[in-house]
Amino acid sequence: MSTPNKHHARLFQRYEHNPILTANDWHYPVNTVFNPGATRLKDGTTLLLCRAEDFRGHSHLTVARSVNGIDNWQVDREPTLLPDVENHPEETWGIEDPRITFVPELDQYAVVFTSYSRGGPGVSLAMTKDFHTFERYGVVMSPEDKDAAFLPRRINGRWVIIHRPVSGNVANIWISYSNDLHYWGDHKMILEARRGAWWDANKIGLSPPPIETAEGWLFIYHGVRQTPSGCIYRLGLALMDLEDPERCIRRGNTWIFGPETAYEHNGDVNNVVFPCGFTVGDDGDTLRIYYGAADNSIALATGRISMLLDWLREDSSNSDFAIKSNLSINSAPNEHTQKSK
Ligand code: BMA
Repeated sequence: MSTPNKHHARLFQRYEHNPILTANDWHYPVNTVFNPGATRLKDGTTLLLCRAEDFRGHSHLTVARSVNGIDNWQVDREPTLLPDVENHPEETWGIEDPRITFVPELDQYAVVFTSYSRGGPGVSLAMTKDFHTFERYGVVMSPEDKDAAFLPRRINGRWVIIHRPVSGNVANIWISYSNDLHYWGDHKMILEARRGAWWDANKIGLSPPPIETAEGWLFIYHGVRQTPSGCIYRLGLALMDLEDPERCIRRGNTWIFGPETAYEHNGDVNNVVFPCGFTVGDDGDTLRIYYGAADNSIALATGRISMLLDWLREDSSNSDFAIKSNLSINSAPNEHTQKSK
């Protein structure tokens, strides 16, 4: 395990008994479990919708529940949501990386996941009240697209999905709108990958669903650093306007969480931390992220929303040298990411 740099922000504490779930906790054979969506049910129970990969390499989703959100996980004895290839051919090669959003207006949970079709990974939507039966809406963003999440309320009368289409070697975060959950449009890029040596160069994507705070939508997003020995997945922060999530209020310069422990460094895919879910405690501030570690297990880290917002205020403004070097390499990212209205 590497020693964390004492000068670097430490905003999340890993749970000391990580990982919290592995393939050995499953009641049937799976290769790995990782990248869970998360929510707190009305009775306070934490529910994880875990990605489980079978020995063909295809994924499905299985629920695990815990009263305290930390231990004593009860894993469903059977898969909760399996690919339905007959009715949804876009799920031919599996369903992956669910993000859960409770939508008060509909009194339902929106589950947005990657459906792996023969044409590549796309974004699918399903609604559920109970995580037993799901109403599938099919593909809402065609391939290649993933890392998508639903906002819990309409913005100016329309439903919103944040997602991450890929174009060549570049992947940025986009927003799309719908009146009826079926037809999506008005697509716009809202956060652009940086370039050059940056930790979040070329490829970024939303990690858990946006977190609604008094200051704005807090995005925890991942950056994929490509190196000669493989990719490194790390997390950073951005804050988007509450009533206009197309507008970036501030964006951090440095990553806040990255692979440090053996279970994050070594797995089926080394050097990956990949949260698809978060929960907020009863105090409205304690933030838990549930993340896939090295595509191999599920881990938990805890932080505070207030500290993330404070850090973001500082980190987005005090790294003059960092901002200037970004501009001198390529000014385009800032034109889009710091868009003001
Ligand atoms: C991303 C996603 C994640 C995965 C990560 C690392 O593109 O597909 O599901 O955890 O790669 O392999």
